[in-house]
Amino acid sequence: MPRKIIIDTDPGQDDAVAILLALASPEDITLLGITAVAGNVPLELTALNARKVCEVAERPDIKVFAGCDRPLAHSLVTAEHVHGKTGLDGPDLPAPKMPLQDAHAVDFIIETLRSEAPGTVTLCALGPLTNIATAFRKAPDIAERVQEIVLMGGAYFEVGNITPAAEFNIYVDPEAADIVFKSGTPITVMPLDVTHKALVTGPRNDAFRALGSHAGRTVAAWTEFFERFDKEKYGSPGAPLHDPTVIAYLIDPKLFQGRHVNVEIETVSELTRGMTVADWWGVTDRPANAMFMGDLDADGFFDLLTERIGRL
Ligand SMILES: [Ca+2]
Repeated sequence: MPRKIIIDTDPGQDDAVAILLALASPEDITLLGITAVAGNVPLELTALNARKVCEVAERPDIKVFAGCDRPLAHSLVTAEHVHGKTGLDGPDLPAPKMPLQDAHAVDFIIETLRSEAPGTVTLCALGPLTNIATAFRKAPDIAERVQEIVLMGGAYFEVGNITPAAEFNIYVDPEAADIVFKSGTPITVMPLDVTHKALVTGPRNDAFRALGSHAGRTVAAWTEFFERFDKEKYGSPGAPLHDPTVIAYLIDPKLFQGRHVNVEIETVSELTRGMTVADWWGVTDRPANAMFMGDLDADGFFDLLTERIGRL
């Protein structure tokens, strides 16, 4: 049985590849809808970009909802320095023809979790956790109906990418992350410790382009765009493809290894705001609340991704 999911996202080239991976995998995943959130770029652009991506996959039937346009407690921090002015710089894509749904993303999340059987809907969070936290605040009954939250965010050994201590998604809305990590819902985390091993090297980028399809060329152009930034910043051989790890985990969890540990979110300290304090070594008595991943089979991940994108 395919897993029913909602993708909550701020596209973002790596979000875009994650959406394509989900749409290319109907035997594993049923995509109930996409909820856009402000993050890499403002909401207006993430809601637009999500629809552009659906049209790359020739899936204008997918429902896309716009959600929260700012974090719960602070002003929005964006990442045009990584993703470009549109958030999806790289290939030239036409303006989407498919509509944005009228309902608010938060209401869609609430209504879907109430109408589907308990424990059958997974939330895949690829951006700041504002939409999901807002849904949990507005409708506390839904948290226990979620099968699992699989999210890209945080870091432990890799520490931070937007501040010395914090990863971007958690840093943008730590108050939202705090609500989610305290919700009691089963959580699986793909931190920088994992995603910094999912590097799009030259040969991996070539493999996307060699698919010869519109989707393959588009993925290659996206990853080529944002790898300039990472190569310069980290001196790494390619850009980390953060968000597709979330979808790959649903398809083949054996690609990942981690520990079930306690994770707390720093919301107060000016210096380390947005840090995911993961008790990796079990030095506290705080109860485990998340499966915190630490390693992935990078070749297996890219083999899966290339094979699936090749279907589109
Ligand atoms: Ca993202």
